[in-house]
Amino acid sequence: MGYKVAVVGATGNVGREMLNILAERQFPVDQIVAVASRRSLGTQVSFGDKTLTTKDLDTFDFSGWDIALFAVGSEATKKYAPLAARAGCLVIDNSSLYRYDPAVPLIVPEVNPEAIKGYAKKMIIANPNCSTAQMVVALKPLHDRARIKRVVVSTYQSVSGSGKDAIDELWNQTKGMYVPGQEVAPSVYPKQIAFNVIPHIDVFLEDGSTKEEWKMVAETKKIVDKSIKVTATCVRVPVFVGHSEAINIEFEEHLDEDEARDILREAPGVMVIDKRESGGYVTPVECVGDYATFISRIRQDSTIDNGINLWCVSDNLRKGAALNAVQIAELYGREILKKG
Ligand code: 2RA
Repeated sequence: MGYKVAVVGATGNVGREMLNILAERQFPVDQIVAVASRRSLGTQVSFGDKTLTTKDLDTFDFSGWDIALFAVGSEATKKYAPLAARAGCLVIDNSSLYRYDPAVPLIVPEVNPEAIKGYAKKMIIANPNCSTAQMVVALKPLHDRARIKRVVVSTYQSVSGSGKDAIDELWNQTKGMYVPGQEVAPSVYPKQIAFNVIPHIDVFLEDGSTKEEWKMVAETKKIVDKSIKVTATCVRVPVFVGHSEAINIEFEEHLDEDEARDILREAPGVMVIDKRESGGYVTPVECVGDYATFISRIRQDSTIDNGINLWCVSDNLRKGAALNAVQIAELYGREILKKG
């Protein structure tokens, strides 16, 4: 006995990864359907060794379907997620639309699985922003041991977070730097991304921060603990896949680096690779395709009483989006539907 699962936005980077991960993890499906916008109608996508032909979201009937993994923009989510929910199909939404709605659980299964209890309020569960998901997997076990007061995080976010056009722009701009006359002007980003970094992700807010930085603050508070102070600087870097983060953590109680490392080694979803030698740490190219949140460079911050610094890397299309959504579906199946 399995589930009837729809992947909505199946032709995008995240939608395709959702299908890959559902197959990799042998998620118990009785039936699976790839759904996409009319312009992608008929596109074929892979589900393990099977090929699915996308159906039209505009006419798709969610009645009788158990779970719909949504990987479309907020506009399409706003139009179609309520239809699915009203048809009794649980929506797990990767857009930011419902993340801050108090009636909608925002879940990272390694961190706040108990939040699944709130699913029935709207039959919608929100997936966090990619840069938040990997960070809270590391923060939660440390917070449980020594209570976090404040987090200062700088992110180094890959272009796949902006979608397929951004991946193409980085590739073509980089090639254009070597092939005379093939220069590629910035279009997805306001400035050149090849061999450059851009300290701006999403829109600017009144206080000078960006919405991406605001998301990390708001979502960490909702998922882990609203008392934690977070300040973030989110930067786009010329990397195709894999977000990296330099995280400084101040605790209420003392926590030494060895104990922090031992805690993280045992933490769900975390892989510690931390040797104080050349190459003894993880870089984004090494995380691609993996499920783990990798942690390196764990060390005391001696400038404050109870401080730890660490380096956090994860595949933003997986733990940052598709994997977390599938893990929420697994949690829903185990805890609520209890079949399969
Ligand atoms: C980004 N976190 O990296 C945002 C959305 N995926 O662009």
